[in-house]
Amino acid sequence: MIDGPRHRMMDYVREELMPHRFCAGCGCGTVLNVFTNAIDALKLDPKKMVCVSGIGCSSWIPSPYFKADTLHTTHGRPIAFATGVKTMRPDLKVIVVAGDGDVSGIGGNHLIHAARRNIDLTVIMVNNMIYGMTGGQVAPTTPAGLKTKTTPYRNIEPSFNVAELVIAAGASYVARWSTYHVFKLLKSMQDAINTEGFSFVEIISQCPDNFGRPIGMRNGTDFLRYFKKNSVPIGKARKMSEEELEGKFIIGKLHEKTRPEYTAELHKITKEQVELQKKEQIS
Ligand SMILES: Cc1ncc(C[n+]2csc(CCOP(=O)(O)OP(=O)(O)O)c2C)c(N)n1
Ligand SMILES: [Mg+2]
Repeated sequence: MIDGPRHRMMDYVREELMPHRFCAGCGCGTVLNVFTNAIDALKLDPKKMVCVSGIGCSSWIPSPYFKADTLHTTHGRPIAFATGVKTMRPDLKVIVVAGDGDVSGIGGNHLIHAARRNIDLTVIMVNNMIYGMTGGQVAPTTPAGLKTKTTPYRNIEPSFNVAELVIAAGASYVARWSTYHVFKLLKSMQDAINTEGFSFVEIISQCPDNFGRPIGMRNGTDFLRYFKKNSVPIGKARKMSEEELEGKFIIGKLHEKTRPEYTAELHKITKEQVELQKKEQIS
């Protein structure tokens, strides 16, 4: 519990757990702040939401910190659990907040199929480009050439463009921002939550301890400067060559498309079948 004036966002967090346990300079605190502001701006009742997370530092953003019904699931499985919740309770807003390892590594297949089905979930992927919680192992999102705990000489794998993958799979809304772009991110989170279909927001974030140590960048502010300098808005990026975009983060609303939503289609079939059976019983 914190003494002193009460912050208005305290209504949305488990106050008894504040101050949070994120490392100094970690981006997770920023994401929690923007997320609570998005829920507040949308005037969403947390009682009508279910937040789902996996295992990792970023999974602590909704659970235990955000004050709503939360499912803190197993590593890689938050989208699978969220799919179950949304299928049975389409009236609830179901939001996944989890890490890049969770969402695009071990849980990559759940991500692809949730996007393909266009199920009305919002997935907020905190991309710190590393397995943060477990000490800094290489992730599918780690840029090639960088040193990590498990690639002490350098990472030889190309990194995954998760947002592009989700677009190709069929999502309705896809955006990418960083922890530097808080106001744009705030608006984007609201748009994603308002989307009727699968929405995905990637947030490039910093892990000064476990990502930063092997590459010699230990200060959260240095990461923010780096994100600012190396981010290219999507409109500008479209006019740039692949070489010019090497090492850059393309930010902005990357994709928006209206498609039939999975649970609506599913419940339409159920209703049709119930009507049909009723008619058959009468005749
Ligand atoms: C099935 C399974 N495999 C591996 C782990 C170990 N594990 C826990 S968190 C984690 C990585 C978390 O990385 P990420 O999802 O990117 O979250 P971050 O901590 O970086 O926010 C791993 C490998 C686990 N808990 N369960
Ligand atoms: Mg991570």
